[in-house]
Amino acid sequence: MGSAAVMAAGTTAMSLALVAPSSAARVAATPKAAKKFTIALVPGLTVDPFYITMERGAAAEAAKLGVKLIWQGGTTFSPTTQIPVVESLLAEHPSALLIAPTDVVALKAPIEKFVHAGIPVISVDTTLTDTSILDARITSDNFQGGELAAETIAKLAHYTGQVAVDNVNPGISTTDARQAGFIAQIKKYPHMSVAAVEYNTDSPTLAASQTKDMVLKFPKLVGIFGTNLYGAQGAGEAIAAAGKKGKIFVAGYDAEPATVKLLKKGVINVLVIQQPAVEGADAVKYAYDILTGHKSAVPKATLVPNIVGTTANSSNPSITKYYYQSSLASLGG
Ligand code: T6T
Repeated sequence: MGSAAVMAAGTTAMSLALVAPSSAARVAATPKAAKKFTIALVPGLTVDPFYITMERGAAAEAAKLGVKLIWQGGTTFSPTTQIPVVESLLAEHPSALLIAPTDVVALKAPIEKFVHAGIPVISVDTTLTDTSILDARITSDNFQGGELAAETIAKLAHYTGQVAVDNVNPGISTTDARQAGFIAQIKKYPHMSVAAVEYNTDSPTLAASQTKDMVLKFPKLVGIFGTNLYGAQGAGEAIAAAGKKGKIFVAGYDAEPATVKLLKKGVINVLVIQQPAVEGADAVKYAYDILTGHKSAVPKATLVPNIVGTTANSSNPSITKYYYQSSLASLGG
């Protein structure tokens, strides 16, 4: 697992190297012109360490390029809280919009208003079903993360038994892809099946009670997949509370203190760790390239590799360096 993670990190370096020519162009173009650019970053929600870490990467890149970064979003992962933020940002007419849409369809119309106003839009982390209106999109390899979660549980459970998924909400591109990858992989094992899929609306408390219920309802349950940090936390805590550690295996996503603690204890057996700072930095870089006339250098779709955290490697600096941050760069954290 450790070497898989190192390979994944190496792949990142390779994908960054591929965009090196545009970096060179950027250095030449940086001076005064850059000062006038204001790039808005709208996360899925503002209090999630995944997006906070993304802001830190974006802020570092913005400082390097001499552009202003605005960070605005809702405090819950929902179109109801995100759409008003997006609409009020339009009135500020930023030079570019970087956004993690909270729904693959509901955010299309609000984003289209930016497109019609001539503002480039890049999706970062989540995206839309209709990607044609976007200048670029950046995300992790979510389907592969789901496959990896399934593979890990299957191996630990000797390829026999039932598994379940604790997901956020349907209609989120990232977590939908993780679930699809997980289910596709489980289908490859003739003695395994998916007993249930639950939706926790980003509440670890709800994920925990759903997990508790599933443990009681499905006696053949050998594994559970929490598709993001809230689902992973809730599922892991419920498995520990039910005394099922080592009997029901847990695969989760995202490395923040609660999930890392469960990983270290061996309750969570594998954590798929993303690179949100890389995603944020790439998004700012690509927006800058578009704004400075280097659009042809910007890839339409960027897939950032996953890092694999296990109980065995959870204290290794080659892995801990990917753990998420909990304070924003814009707050001086
Ligand atoms: O897993 C991340 C992100 O990739 C996903 O789109 C939503 O949930 C997180 O922010 C973690 O809470």
